[in-house]
Amino acid sequence: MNTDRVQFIRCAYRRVEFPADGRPEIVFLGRSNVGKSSALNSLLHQPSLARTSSTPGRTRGIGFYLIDEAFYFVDLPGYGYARVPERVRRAWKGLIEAYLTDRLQLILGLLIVDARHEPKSLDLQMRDWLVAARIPYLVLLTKADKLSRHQLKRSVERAEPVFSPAEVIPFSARTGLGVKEVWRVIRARLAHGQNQVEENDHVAGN
Ligand SMILES: Nc1nc2c(ncn2[C@@H]2O[C@H](COP(=O)(O)OP(=O)(O)OP(=O)(O)O)[C@@H](O)[C@H]2O)c(=O)[nH]1
Ligand SMILES: [Mg+2]
Repeated sequence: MNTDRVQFIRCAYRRVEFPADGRPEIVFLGRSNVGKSSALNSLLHQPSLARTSSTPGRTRGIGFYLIDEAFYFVDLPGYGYARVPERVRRAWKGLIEAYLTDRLQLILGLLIVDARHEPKSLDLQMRDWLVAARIPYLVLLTKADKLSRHQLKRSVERAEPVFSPAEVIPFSARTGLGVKEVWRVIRARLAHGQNQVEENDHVAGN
């Protein structure tokens, strides 16, 4: 797999704009300004691919990035940013929910959580959506570079029971911590999906 081959496909604002080719998708979700777009960029070693900003609310639509013509990274807008107008917040919520519902090709969620804070109610809400939609996910405890080793250990211990049985991976878009571990899980999920397709082909007698 050549992860240097990345194409920005589109920014979708409505369900009809989501790609319809059925390729597997891996979604980045989390609270506003937590570091979703930065995590996506660091996994692809392309610092300025998805727009990031210290101002919350940078990502407005849903960004679709096609990797090696094989699967998508999907960058969601931040969830729960209070300082945008109610109308916009409702539109984002509707868009995110439209995306997370009935998306059969969604094979993995990367739930981005700030390592510095105890998981908040919005983090738990997103966990519950993923569980309800039966989407396998892992937690990236991001901005780990801002913590000491000891603080980070405590942060992992705090998060693990909250998200269990999902895996919790300390992560930093700044230092690259966790990048290899996250790719290990992504590759395993992609391989799993591939096996399923082959099994189905076999059953169908193809
Ligand atoms: N120190 C540090 N800063 C980070 C890290 N990841 C993101 N940031 C910073 O956090 C801010 C928000 O990052 P984004 O990637 O834009 O966050 P986002 O979740 O995509 O934000 P929205 O799209 O607005 O919801 C930026 O100033 C980033 O530089 C990290 O791992 N370490
Ligand atoms: Mg963003």
